[in-house]
Amino acid sequence: TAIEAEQVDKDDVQGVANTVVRHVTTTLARQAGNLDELGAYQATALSVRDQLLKRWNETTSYHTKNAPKRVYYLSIEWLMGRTLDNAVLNLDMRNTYESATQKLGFNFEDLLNEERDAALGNGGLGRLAACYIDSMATLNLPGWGYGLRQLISSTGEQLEAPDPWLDRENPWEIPRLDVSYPIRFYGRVEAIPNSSRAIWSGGNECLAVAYDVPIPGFATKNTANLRLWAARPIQGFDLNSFNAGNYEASVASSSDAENITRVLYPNDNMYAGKELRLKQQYLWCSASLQDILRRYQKLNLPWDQLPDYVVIQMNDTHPTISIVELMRILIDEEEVPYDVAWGITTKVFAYTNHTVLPEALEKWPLPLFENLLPRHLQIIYTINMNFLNEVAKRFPGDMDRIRRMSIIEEGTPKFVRMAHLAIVGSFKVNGVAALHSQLLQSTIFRDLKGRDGFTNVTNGVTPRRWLLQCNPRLAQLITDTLGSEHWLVNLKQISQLLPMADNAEFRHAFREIKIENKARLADVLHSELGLSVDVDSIFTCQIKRLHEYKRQTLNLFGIIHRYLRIKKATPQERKKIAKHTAIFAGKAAPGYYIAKLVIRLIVNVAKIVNHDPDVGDLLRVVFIPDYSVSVAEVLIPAADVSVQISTAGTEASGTSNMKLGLNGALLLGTVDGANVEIAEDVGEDNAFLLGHLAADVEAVRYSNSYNPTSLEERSPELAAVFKAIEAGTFGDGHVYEPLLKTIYDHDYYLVSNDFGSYLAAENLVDELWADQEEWTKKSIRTAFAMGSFTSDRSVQDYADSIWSIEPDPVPEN
Ligand code: 26Q
Repeated sequence: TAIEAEQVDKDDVQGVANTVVRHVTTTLARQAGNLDELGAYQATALSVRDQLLKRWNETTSYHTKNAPKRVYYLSIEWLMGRTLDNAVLNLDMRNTYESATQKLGFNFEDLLNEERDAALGNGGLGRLAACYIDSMATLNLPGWGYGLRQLISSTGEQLEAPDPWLDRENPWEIPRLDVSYPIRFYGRVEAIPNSSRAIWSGGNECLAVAYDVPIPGFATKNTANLRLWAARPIQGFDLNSFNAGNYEASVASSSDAENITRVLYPNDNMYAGKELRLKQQYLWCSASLQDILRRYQKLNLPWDQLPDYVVIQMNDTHPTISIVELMRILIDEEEVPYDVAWGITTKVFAYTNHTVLPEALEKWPLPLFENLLPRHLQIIYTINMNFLNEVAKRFPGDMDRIRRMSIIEEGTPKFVRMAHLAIVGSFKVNGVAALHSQLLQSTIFRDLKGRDGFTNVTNGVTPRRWLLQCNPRLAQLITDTLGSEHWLVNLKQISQLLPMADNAEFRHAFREIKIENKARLADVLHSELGLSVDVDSIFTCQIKRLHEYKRQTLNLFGIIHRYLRIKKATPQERKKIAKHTAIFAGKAAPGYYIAKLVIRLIVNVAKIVNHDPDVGDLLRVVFIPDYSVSVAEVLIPAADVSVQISTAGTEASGTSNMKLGLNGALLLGTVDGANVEIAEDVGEDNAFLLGHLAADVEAVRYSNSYNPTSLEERSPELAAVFKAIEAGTFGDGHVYEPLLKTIYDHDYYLVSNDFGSYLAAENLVDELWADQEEWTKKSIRTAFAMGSFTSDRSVQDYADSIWSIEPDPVPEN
């Protein structure tokens, strides 16, 4: 037909500038001649959005016509960061937009900095979802993401500023007020005699309304969709109360409903059993399923073909209730017999586990669950009964095993174990790194699934954001040396550059880029924190959520040890000490007392060390507050050392290890999570490994508790560090007592047991730094050995071994 959207050529600078001006005047209702940077950013974003929506529409209608099998990625967290730079890079229009905004009198970089991060997540799990949807779009896989449109990060009881990322108009989301579904909570259940059906009624109802975020693939027309749900009242307000003169009551139900999706729970690797959280999970899952099923129903096919068109990947257990919701819809609403419904459901769902830490496993108090979702609990009972019958058949009389495997945990109260439900209801369960997937099968889920149900998909990160966007000069060097940009969609190709480690000219170019990135970070630290750091020092980076198992303490106590060494050193000895800049960034959950103490100690050590004239330029300690995706994009290209020192067996994968490695930081790490595979690929000569192995942790931990030795015996160096802290060297010694006590006593995470090994590894780092040519060789070998750790490889693994879906590229014209 002749109906065509407005066209702009991707190299047409004037045409693009015109679209920006049009948005200034007609969308923002402002004058083009009198515009600040925020306005210019908004108009530019709206112009880019037009491009994305055109592609989004084409992708949607193409896939509607083709009806391929689709994957739906359910994640309660989406840590997207900023969109503008990523979007213009993926559209191959960065230069055009840079020139167009220049024409209008603006510096493009400044406009990029006007954008707020979309921070709908806490850490690794949320950012992984963001990398995966980028790869799904880039690989032309038909898939959507589903999430929750949280407005602010919850702050617990503390006086912390929530992050009001939506207090400005957000140009990247499209409200779809016409796409909404009713969601029920509480209420009662009536059985229908002689059937497995029931009627769930009463309680409260609200609506889930869709907001769509277009996700452009790199160098393809395909544009995926991230659909976020917001809770709304069923009617705008209660007209009866209004007419009766009760104006407050007339709007109360409205704000009640909206509160459901208001907050992002700030926990990371720590389960919180709050009713509001379960409400969020159910609203998100029920709305997503209703949406998925409505799309399927347009195909007019019988229910038993659903698994040929739909696969749902669950990002951790948070969406597990969707298994039960699909059962409920099929049985109660579609009148599908129970066994048929179960056969369908268990071909649709797959579950990714992200942790073996017991305190992170989701389990809901049964009374709370039953009150909020009474019909779902009934269905869970049936699922569990059938499951345990099978177990009993396989292991007659093994009551202990049945108790261990049950979806319901016995006790007062009882609990619903979401991981067990997720495993029973899924056709595949995967861990996120080789070691982690092995531990799942040999420890926490030992009993739960046959071998063929478990698999591994090692995590990956998108090289578009984590190299092209954050480190444009290194990306350019790679493109120039390889003679093509193809490595950006086939990261394996960078391994062709490994021999360049032996090329002195290349090393020089590579090192210059690192120094420039360090200088850029140094500028930011100076302007934002008033801190001067030496670009010639070793930048060590530990950037991740604060958690005891991640052991920021090991790093921090190492710094104190170094400080004490500097204080004692003779002028002769000082000359041999390598200069360090230790950079920490990350948030602690508001209620996590020990993690907050660690931050406090880092900040106070920084205050003393950074101002001690005896230290000079030998040591700087930096804690960066408000860590975010955008901050990471500045830190990662500037890092010399990637600090990944979790207790072996605790970090499921890690992903900052991949981002830092890709940008040339040498791995200083334990044999844990994806460090294992990274070290294997870069070669152990090019990494600094330390600490006890996962296989030995249990025995050491046992001995720490039951054959306790003094700290002095376990680590005299650490005992000296503790003495300095207790003496008040870094402010009130007694404040840190509860933190130090965890290590004096049981030292569950083996800080004292690994401290000596950590110091030894640091010595090797310092020794290598003295030989800059050798260092750069290893840095090059690290970066170019990271070809496997792209999210393109991970997502392709999922597509091949779990989803069974094919690319469906939108034709170019
Ligand atoms: C659960 C229930 C109630 C409230 C909060 C939560 C909750 C929220 C977030 C539980 C866990 C998380 C986040 C976990 C997480 O980020 N795990 C990390 O996932 C990464 C991606 O796979 C891995 O690389 C990390 O090793 C893992 O720690």
